[in-house]
Amino acid sequence: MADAKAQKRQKFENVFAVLRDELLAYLRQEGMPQDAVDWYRRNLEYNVPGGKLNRGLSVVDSVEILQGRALGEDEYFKAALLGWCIELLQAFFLVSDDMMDQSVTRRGQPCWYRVEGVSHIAINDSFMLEGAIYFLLKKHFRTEPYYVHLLELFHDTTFQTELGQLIDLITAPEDHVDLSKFSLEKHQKIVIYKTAYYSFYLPVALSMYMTGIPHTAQNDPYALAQSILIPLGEYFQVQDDFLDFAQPPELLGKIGTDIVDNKCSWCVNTALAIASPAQRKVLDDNYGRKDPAAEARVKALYEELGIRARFAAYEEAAYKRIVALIETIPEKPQAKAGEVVLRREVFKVFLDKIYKRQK
Ligand code: DMA
Ligand code: MG
Ligand code: MG
Ligand code: MG
Repeated sequence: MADAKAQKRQKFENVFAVLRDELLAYLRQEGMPQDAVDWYRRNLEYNVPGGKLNRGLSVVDSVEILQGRALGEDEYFKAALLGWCIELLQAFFLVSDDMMDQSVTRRGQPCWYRVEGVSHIAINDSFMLEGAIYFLLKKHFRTEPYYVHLLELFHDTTFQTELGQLIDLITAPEDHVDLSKFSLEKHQKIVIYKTAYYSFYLPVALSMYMTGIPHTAQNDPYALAQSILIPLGEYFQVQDDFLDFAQPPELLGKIGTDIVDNKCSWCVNTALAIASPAQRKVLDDNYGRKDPAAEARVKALYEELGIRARFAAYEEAAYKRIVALIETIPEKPQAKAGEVVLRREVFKVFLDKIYKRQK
């Protein structure tokens, strides 16, 4: 079982090496100096392949489920390529997110902008991770009838994520803390935009386009998929917020910055909803301060308020709610010969990947 999982990952990772080499060949073909080629290679290798790969692997898994069979060689390569395009998009967001959040580590190593000699070049490096997506899509999908759908999907999702990052950042000003600006409604808006679209809707929608599922005027399958995947993504980002506080960095692979950064996190919103006036004062005085002692006071208050138990209850309720949404899809959908239709399993497999995750 664990072995099959490792093999799957290895096969997917092998495609990355091919795509990286195609990108580097392009730089050489353009006559870029060797140090530029080496720099781009290091950027790609440092920032793209080292994560959990949930998003990328989900494209491959979903295409397999929708087709209802193992994929041919070319089909697998294309699905994996789309998966790697999401991982490139994610790398683009993370390199810039870590600069904006002033984070220290990511995936168990220093954030890219903190690597010796990189610094603000990381801004351009993040753009070059994004640029790789469109280079690869053009090279491999230009003649497909769904090419323009892929382009629109990547562009729309990128813009949605940037909107999410904007509201995340301006709700957390560095210079003045005003917890009365936070609310769970605001939090929901932030997480849907900054995380749910690109992490959950994007991989499934890509697999739907690739397998030829058409849009329909009524009961559009893409809208149905979105109605399940957005709540799933919301649940995922609540986990991210909780783990930022609760999980030791050695296990999480990154050092949490939400309290110090004054973020409108699920934890602080939950705390605000149940705090007594005295506890509220502790939050007002210590949240969003660049001071480890203040951060420790907020963490102690979270423990006192039972945020861990609240999260466990949230997680159970979210799981049940999402399972119920998945069950709105017929168990045995009617499909004509050769027609591909949406299946419960696409969503179930994705949910099971993140349920009770520890990192
Ligand atoms: C995640 O926000 C969203 C994007 C688009 C990277 P975050 O800052 O909570 O992420 P992390 O906890 O991984 O820094
Ligand atoms: Mg961050
Ligand atoms: Mg952030
Ligand atoms: Mg986070």
